[in-house]
Amino acid sequence: MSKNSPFYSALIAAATLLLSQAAMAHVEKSVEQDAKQKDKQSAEQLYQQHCQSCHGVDRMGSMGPALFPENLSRLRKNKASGVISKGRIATQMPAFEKTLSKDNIDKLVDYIYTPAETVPQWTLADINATHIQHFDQNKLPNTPQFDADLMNLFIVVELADHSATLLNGDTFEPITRFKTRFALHGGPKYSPDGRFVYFASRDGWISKYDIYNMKTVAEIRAGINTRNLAVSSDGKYAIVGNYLPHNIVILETETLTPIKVVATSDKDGKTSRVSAVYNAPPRTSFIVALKDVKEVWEIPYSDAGGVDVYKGWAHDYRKDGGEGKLENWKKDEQFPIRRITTEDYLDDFFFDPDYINLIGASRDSQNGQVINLDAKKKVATIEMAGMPHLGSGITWDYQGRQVFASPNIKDGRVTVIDMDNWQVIKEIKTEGPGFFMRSHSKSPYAWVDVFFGPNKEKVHIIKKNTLEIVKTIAPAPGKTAAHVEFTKDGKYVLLSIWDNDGAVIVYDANTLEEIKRLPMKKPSGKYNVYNKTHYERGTSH
Ligand code: DHE
Repeated sequence: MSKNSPFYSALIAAATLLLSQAAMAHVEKSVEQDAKQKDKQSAEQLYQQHCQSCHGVDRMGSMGPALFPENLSRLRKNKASGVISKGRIATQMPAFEKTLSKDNIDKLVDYIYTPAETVPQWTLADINATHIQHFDQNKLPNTPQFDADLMNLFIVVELADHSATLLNGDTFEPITRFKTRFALHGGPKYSPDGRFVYFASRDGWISKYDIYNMKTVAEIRAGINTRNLAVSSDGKYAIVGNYLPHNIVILETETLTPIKVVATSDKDGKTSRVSAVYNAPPRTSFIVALKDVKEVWEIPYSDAGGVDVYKGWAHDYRKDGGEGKLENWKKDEQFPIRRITTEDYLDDFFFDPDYINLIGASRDSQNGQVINLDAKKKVATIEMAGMPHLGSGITWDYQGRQVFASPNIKDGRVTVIDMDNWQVIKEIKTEGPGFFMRSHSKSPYAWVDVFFGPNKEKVHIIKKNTLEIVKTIAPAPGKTAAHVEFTKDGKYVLLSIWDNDGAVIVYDANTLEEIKRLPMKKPSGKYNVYNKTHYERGTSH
């Protein structure tokens, strides 16, 4: 073909057009990629600047939860943007609407819903690699190195400088103060004899402290982002529930060596964060509440591997079919899982004193569900307005029946429920939403804080036999007053002034007069050895 032919010119023109279109497309694509990359970078920068200090490096969780799509499955994107703008009730999550533009909030939402490039792993080998055995407990004296009533000791967790105080519950004098891991959360758990106490930090560290010898004896990082831990009644096992990875880890308590790691997924394989784990003493089992699937698990630990414990379950296994078939039931399996299907998610829950019924509620529901753990089914619905904080609920006897009372983290009320018929018998109006509630079987009073809002400095004292508030105190004006714990005999009450420059205030539990003020650094929970190891009705378990 001649270069001068009109066909040749047309061909060149067409080729040039095609090439320039391709070049344009390429340029457009790379501009788009650049923009995406830039957006990603700026979202990452935004994350590092505003979120990382609480939600951890690489979104792995720290004070706040891990932020990956897998951990946000119950939160729609528009709701997530609302949480960033307005903050989240009952958590430390602040509102960012005055700090961040709508555009930046959208970028952050996209960022946290972007899957991680490499899925964060925390395998058994990773866990084992963190194990630290500071001391062999068998080479330390099995007698206390101080003089005190060992059942009337308190551990006070001080959040401001990540420490804890061991307090004498008779003299109210500190015995020692020691460093803890960063950001402990939830109640520490005691061994049945009270010699050891186990702590869980939000970033997964489990520490074992020898109270008699005042030493941390062992530590292990059981998860990346942990909820809480529970210790079996025989003291042999601890269970840890995690948000990240989605699993539970069972440890033997002498050295904190892991025995079993179980991925928390439902029958269809959908994985879930763990809401919380509990010990159920009369059942000699652990209870595991799952957050993203509608299941609760029961895991027996007594004589783990033995047949007796599981005898009563044969019926369940037969009835369940599938993986629950009796022939699939390995009698020698250690820590088998008994699944209980629920009608709703469980974010917060409470057990009756016999551990037959679990009272659970999802954060979005107006109702609580009562689930009979033996029958494996819901037996009642409780109408509960606002957002009851069931985990802080307590029980007592009122006019010949057993009642359950729960503070409410959204409304100023305490809901009192008759545990025979699960009817609400009274809503006690308070001066704002509360977080923690406590009493003692020997005390006529129940104490509830007003944790949120302008009245956070106040604490109400409710007479248990009239269900009336008889006194409201504000012991440190302007500072949050929250979380009480009683002494072993119920004669004194310890209340936290939840501030960096805070205190634990001791009250006479009958006259309600202040006895003593001990300076402490943001004391959060305090835990009496007797009340905790005896599952005293007025305290959380
Ligand atoms: Fe807690 C216990 C869940 C926020 C202080 N908290 C618990 C328990 C659960 C729980 C499941 C019972 C575990 C146990 O004791 O073994 N807490 C949650 C949440 O889901 C929530 C609302 C959001 C979150 O951030 O995880 C939440 N909790 C907080 C706080 O912001 C508090 C006030 C400060 C902090 O430490 O982070 C807080 N939670 C506590 C305390 C206990 C607790 C002091 C132990 C109470 C007790 O007396 O036993």
